[in-house]
Amino acid sequence: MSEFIVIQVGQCGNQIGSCLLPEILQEYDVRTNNEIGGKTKRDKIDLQQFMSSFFNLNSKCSTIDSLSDLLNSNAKARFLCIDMEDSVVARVKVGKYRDLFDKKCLITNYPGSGNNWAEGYCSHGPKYKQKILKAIQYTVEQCDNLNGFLLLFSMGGGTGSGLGTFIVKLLADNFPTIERFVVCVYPTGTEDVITCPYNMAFATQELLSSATCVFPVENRSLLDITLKQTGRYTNSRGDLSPFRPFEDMNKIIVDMILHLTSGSRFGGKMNVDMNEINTNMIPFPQLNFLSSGFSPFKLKNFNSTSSSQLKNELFLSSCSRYNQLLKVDPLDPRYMCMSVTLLGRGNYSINDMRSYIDRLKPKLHFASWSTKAIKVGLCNVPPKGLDFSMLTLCNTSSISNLFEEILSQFVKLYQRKAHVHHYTAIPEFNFEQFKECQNSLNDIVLFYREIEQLKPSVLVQSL
Ligand SMILES: Nc1nc2c(ncn2[C@@H]2O[C@H](COP(=O)(O)OP(=O)(O)OP(=O)(O)O)[C@@H](O)[C@H]2O)c(=O)[nH]1
Ligand SMILES: [Mg+2]
Repeated sequence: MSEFIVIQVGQCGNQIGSCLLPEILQEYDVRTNNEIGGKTKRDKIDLQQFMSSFFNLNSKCSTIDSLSDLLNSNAKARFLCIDMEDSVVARVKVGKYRDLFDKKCLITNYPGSGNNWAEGYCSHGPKYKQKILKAIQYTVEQCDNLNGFLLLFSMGGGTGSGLGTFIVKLLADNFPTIERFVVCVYPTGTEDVITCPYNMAFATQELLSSATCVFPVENRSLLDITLKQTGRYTNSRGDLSPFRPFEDMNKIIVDMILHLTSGSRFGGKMNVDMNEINTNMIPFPQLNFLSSGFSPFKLKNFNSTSSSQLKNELFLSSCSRYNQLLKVDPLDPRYMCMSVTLLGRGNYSINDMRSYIDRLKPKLHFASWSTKAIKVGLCNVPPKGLDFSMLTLCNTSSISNLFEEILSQFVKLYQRKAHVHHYTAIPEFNFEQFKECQNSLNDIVLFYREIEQLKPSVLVQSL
């Protein structure tokens, strides 16, 4: 089985990671509460043979029914928790799963990176480089089939955006052959950080060059989905409550991650490994941001009369703009689609997938050099509590709208040189980096526009 190392950075990254770990245990039918009695297995497959994807297991332990079995066998989760303040990781240290973490892999400081990308990247990065590298090296040495690093962080604060992207670069330099998958949160719609436009811009620039595949999510999309699914978080006038339902929002991200990695974690005739996603979905290294549409969301019960109707509904909604984890519409005719992957979990047949491809093809506007660029994957183990789910990944030029928006927010602050002094106060930060960042975001937007317009032969020459 393919193995992953999860690296969670900053408050948001650690909060998502804290939601991910119990959900992973549920996927493997490991009881995490004190209920007595046998576990209810989803089917006859022994799911625990696949646990090594996220855990270093003790080979002497034969059955793992519960969290206590796991702890008694001295198993460790392959998770690194890194934050430059200690409140979130402190909760991990005293929480129910504390003994699943290797103490070497919990790295904290005080008091944080002050919402400043430069502090995270230029100051904490070099200072903690050796310690972080040692923890990663130690974790890598205990893997047999390492497939990739999975990084989780927010792009809005200082630690996740700064130290998080520093670590992505560190991995690219030290483990160039291992994939670097990044699930990053753009805090659009929940911005509470004034310097967020700078942090998002610097961090985006880094990910465009150092990550293998980026799965961006936007808080405003997660909020919309959460509201629609639960109907909670509004007051009687329908206004959005000031309380941000991060728990539910993070759950959506976690379900997407579990689905995304399912093909690497479980067997299956047509399962897609994460490294195949990279090969099939990224036509040029700098076009490495993918949109993800997912269905169903587990926030509310999903009922349908027959399973073929249900499967059909899941397929349609995973392509719709309302189910994307960021504000893109993969079917919008103004944009160019470079590649698509449809990943089904549950009892899908190859014929089901063929019919989806036939229906999707006329709706998508493919680049002329890749008219057949639809990859399919099937994982026959459904998510816990469901019969089916569908994830649609798309490399679409409409993602350039995200870069344009970041750029415009960046320029608004930068043309007044507002807050610039916080960044230039970091000795290792160079003032020129502002201009470079602006230029490289401009370049990537132009590159997408070029792709929308150029004929393939001209495009090849321009690269
Ligand atoms: N979806 C989601 N967004 C979050 C969560 N926590 C924080 N955010 C958003 O992420 C942005 C800030 O990121 P943080 O992760 O708090 O910052 P940090 O990486 O710890 O960096 P510093 O605190 O500046 O050192 C905020 O604008 C929040 O809206 C979370 O658990 N889930
Ligand atoms: Mg923080």
